[in-house]
Amino acid sequence: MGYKIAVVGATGLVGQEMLKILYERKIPVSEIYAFASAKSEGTYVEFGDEKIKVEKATVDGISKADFALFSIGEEISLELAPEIAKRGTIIIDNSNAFRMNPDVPLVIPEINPEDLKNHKNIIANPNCSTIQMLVALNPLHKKWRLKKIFVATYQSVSGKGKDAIDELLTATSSFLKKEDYSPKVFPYPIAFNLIPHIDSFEDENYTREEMKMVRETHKILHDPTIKVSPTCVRVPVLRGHSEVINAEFEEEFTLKEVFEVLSNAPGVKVLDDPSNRVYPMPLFCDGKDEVFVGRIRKDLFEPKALNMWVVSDNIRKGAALNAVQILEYMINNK
Ligand code: 2RA
Repeated sequence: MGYKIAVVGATGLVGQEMLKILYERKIPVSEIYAFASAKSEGTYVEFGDEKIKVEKATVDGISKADFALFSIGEEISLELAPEIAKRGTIIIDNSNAFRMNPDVPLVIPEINPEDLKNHKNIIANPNCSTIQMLVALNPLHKKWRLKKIFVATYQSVSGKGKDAIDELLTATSSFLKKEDYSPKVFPYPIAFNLIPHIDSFEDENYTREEMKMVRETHKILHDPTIKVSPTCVRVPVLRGHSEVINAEFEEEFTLKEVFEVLSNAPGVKVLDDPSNRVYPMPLFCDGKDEVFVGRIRKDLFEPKALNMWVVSDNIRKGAALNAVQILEYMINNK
């Protein structure tokens, strides 16, 4: 038994990773379709050894599939997904379009797969920064209940797509050659710089990216009382987002217990041996599935709080892998 699966946005970084992961994880596929915007129509993408011709994303085309994994941007998701869902295709959407819609489950399979029971053919994949933060925090939350999260992100340029990767490379080389370079993707030069601004500014001077971390945490953990205090920063790293997290819990715990819980947590790998300089870094998480956690310490002043450093491949667990895991869960629990 196989499923007809469409990847919508197949030529993008996340779309190509989705195809790779569908193949790697041996998802039972009877037909695979690749869709993208009109400018990529007729090009080819790879699925294992096969070359798949890219079709223009349309309602009629995508509705041929049993499942459609979308990573084509909010605007096209909003335009196409509702009608495709109405025709019976189950959509797993990686954009921000439906995440806060009460009819749409927002799912991290390691945390809230039971939310998949109630869907109306659209399921949302959370934002990359939320996914890695909650995969690391949820096992601790289940034991000691989260009260407050302070998080600062160090987000790689790949979160903004292929053009952003090119911009970092070109900007770096221009900087070294002392040539002029005007940024096109980012509001300021990204080479040798940090930009504390991801997505647009919202109320109270928080960015939309920061508010995603607040709202998505509440929805996924089903607890709007958890205080989330985020600052999101773009850094000149190609791939892999990193986060400094200070988390405060309702109950006290020992560091030994924290290591035990995290070492047995699904999707988490602890890399923490300071005397041997072992800690997670984005350069070494590229292409890996896990959320890496290190620099785990008790807060110096608050006995119920801890600090940690969390790194993950934003294109894999932060986007494509999480979407494929949702699909896998749905197939296995039909
Ligand atoms: C970023 N969070 O890194 C976005 C991608 N979803 O820009």
